[in-house]
Amino acid sequence: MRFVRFLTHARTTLNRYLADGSTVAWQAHPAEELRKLHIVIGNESCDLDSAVSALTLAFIYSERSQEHDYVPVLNIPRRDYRLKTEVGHMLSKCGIAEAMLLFRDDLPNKFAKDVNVVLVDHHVSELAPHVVEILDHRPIDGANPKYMLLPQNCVRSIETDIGSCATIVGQRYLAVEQPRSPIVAQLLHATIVLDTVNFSATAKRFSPSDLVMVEQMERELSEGGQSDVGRRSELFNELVAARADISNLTLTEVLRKDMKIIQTERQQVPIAGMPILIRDFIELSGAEKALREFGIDSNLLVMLGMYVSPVDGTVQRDVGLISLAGQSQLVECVRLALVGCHEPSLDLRAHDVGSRFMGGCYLRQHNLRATRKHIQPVIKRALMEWEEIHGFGCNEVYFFKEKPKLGLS
Ligand SMILES: [Mn+2]
Repeated sequence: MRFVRFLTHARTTLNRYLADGSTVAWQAHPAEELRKLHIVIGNESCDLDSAVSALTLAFIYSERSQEHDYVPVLNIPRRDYRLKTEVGHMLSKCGIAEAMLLFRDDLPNKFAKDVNVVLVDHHVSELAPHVVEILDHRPIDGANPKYMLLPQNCVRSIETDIGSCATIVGQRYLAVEQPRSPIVAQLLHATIVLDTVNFSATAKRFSPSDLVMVEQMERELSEGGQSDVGRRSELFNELVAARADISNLTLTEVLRKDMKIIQTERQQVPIAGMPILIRDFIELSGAEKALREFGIDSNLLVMLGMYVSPVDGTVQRDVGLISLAGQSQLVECVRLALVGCHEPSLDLRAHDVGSRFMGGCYLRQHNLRATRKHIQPVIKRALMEWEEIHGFGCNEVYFFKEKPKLGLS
């Protein structure tokens, strides 16, 4: 129960660093104060990997370095926690209620200089200048300006072939004998099973390290008397069902459920990951209203659908692109980039029954192994190329129009 107790104390720990409990500023600390606050935070999708990695790593570190404070934070506003259905399911199964958790909006807007940040499951962050350590498994976004803001001496464990950040946290956990917690083992185990698609040979989302880690967690759990740990596929199905359970959500919430933003110099493009096919989503009554609400601030909406059959576990994926501003050329530009993508090829083809819903473009993705991680950089590149061609100001457009004439003279 040490782990649960740690979580319930996290808010008190955090409040010690806040001036009068204010959410605006950190307390000024005397310079000789050696005790430092470390915020351990996952990525903005707050999937099970991000949430579990942050919660467990903060606990492990706080037990090992008692001279400092470690506070886990889920990188979403509290109101969005209900969207993360598999996270809610797994945590409440382990006796962790929402009230025990800290969210992004529990943090002050401005970080004091001496607050340290540990990033898990991502490495590009607004908090870059504060980062002392990174545990991640996604491809390095080295060109990102926020990546370049990371301090030179921050410790980077970025292992791109690993299926789950929870595996890297598990390695830290097992490296030293203390602490041991059945809940930590259970959470890491479940996360790896889910992230690796239960070690599916077709999905190929795991490395040998993920498998070794899951086996080690199972050994630890069975020594602790939990006999049902071997039933990975039951656990996997349970988590997939929890993640896809959108029965209590509005359609706008479904769109926000697993959303990431691609940020370029001039555009913010949301990518909504959904637990149903986009082709099915757009058939639902109220879909158009929800899309307009969701995409109110952006030119382009990208939707990635993934449907896992509850019967046999087969996966289907599709992609939808809509421009609410009616920029069909931008949609076409991104479509061409996705269709032309070769590493990996997404193998995008038309749906059996086509749709021009809201003037958008909808394609089946036949390469089931390609995920948002692969798709996101392709879209970002397309947006940046688009901006290079179309994004300049009026004078430059004028100049461009005149240029052929100059060429003729
Ligand atoms: Mn992850």
